Amino acid sequence: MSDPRTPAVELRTLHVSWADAPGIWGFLTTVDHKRIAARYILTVVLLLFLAGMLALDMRLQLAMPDMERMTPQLYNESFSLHGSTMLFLVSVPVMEAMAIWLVPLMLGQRALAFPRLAAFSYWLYLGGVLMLWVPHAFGITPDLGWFEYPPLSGPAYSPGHRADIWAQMITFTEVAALAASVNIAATVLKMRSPGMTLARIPLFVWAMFLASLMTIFALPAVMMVTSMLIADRLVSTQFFAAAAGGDPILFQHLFWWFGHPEVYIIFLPAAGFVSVIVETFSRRTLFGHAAVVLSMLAIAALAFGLWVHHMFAVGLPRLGNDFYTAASMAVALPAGVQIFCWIATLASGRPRFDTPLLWVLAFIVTFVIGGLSGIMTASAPLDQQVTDTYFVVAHFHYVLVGGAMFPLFGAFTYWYPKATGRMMSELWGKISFWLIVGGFNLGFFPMHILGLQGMPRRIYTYSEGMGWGPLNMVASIGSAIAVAGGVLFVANAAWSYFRGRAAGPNPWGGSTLEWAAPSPPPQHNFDAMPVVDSLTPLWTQKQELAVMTGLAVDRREVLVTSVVEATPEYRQKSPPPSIAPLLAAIAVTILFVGSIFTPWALVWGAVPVAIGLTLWFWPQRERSTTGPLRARNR
Ligand SMILES: [Cu+2]
Repeated sequence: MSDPRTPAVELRTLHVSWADAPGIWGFLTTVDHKRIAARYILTVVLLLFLAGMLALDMRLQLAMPDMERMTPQLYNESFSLHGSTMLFLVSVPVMEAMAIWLVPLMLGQRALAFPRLAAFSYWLYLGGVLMLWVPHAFGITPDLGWFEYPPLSGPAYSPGHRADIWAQMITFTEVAALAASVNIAATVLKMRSPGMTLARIPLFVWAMFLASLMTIFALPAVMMVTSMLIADRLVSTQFFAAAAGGDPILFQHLFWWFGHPEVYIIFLPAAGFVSVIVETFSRRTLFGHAAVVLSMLAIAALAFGLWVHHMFAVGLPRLGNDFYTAASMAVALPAGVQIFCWIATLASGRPRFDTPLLWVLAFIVTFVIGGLSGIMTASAPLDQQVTDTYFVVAHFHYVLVGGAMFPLFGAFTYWYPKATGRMMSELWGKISFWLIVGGFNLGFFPMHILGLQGMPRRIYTYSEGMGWGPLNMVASIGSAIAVAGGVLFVANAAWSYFRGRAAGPNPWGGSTLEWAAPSPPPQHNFDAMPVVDSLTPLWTQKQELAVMTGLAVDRREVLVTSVVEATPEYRQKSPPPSIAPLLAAIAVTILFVGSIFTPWALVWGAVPVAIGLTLWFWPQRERSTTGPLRARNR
């Protein structure tokens, strides 16, 4: 058979092979990484709004002394829901969502390594969101903080299902996070475009790769701890019951073995955003690229050595506390190296101060403040004084909001034109920037002082005589301004989606491969697979990017490359859309929800899960629309 295919016909065939089914069926079955990521991000935005409203509600209650608009119980529920949502359902998922969207594009690929697994991750994550928020609508809200320490969360002190909902929600949303991390790590290792050696991997991809490895090491600890808690509560094991030989401190060790690294699982991707944005807007390659990669590696390793600083007040052996003090302070060094490299890049480049770069500058300032208060709390003697006060609340909001949310706002603005084909409004972007950054600092800086004055965390009110009233009022006004800025940011994104200026493929002059795809990218991302020979291909490869031909167009095919040199190894079929990930996720959700009511749910719940998985992996017949496949040379 001769080959009648012209380039135009080939392109059309390519579009058809990667297209989703139309309508609702396509919506439910899609495995397109960009559609899945967009869903993740929309869900996160909704949750940010809900958690922000909870925060505002709490700040209203604390604005003046002796307020009585909230009961202590409602206050407990509010901060528990706020914390659990932000740490488990927003921070890590949003970074994974950005990676699911960006990594294949930055690698010059057409899909993730496991497209169906990405769909499964999202549906399972959505199950977790519903599991926490639907009972909330009926007043069954976890009320023991985002960490739920036993014995308070044990069967004796927490009857009912509040703690169960929390524990099972954590266990299985972390399955979703693990699945996403495995997917991202495999994609980075084996699916880079030809020529993208380890030294040419973009910094955000490095950051996500390391964060994924950290996730794979850290999350099983928290899944184990919540499973043990559930077992204590439902089938009377005694893991955390001191009277029966169990140990509640074990809970804290396992929880923080995950909980501290989680800070860096959030911070590393944020640092990746910052590196990319600094590079683009300084219009030079990042100063100390290798040093930044190495310091990210150092952070990833050190992060596992300092969980005990969350337990300084527990009464552990002196030597242990000294060791963890040293480790906690040591982690500031690689963080400092990165900050130095960013500032050096900005100082030696010709920076252009568009909104994404403003976010980065706000990040650097805020993160340094958060780092300094971190050094203070990292010291065991000082921590004895400030632990469980507002000082700690101020510290971790500076680190998490300043260190992760600000870069995220910058990244959102930076990649928005790529995702939608339109620019966000600069004017409204700048107004919302100043409202959020100003309101945030007004809201959280006074909490350092309140903490030093001894105001404890998690109190629903305080008496006039303590003298905490004025600063609390300032904090509440600041938070309200920040929330208003957040609403404006989302309104700007929505308005720009319809009315924004058309962007073109590379509006910021970025250097990495995603800017070589059209905006928004088609389902198959790249018409031809790019080949790179530098770290900043769009800057150094002045003429058109070299491309690799020979991948099939009449079926979903991707190229698998070697781990170190990214030389092409083989072509592989990428799984087509399927309803199975959704069915499997529903089955898993039902299994976990059911397990709250009866341990037998683990037995009968396994049947629908098995059916879902069988459907997922059922071998499919190869179908070819244009005859047998042939290897074609470039
Ligand atoms: Cu920590």
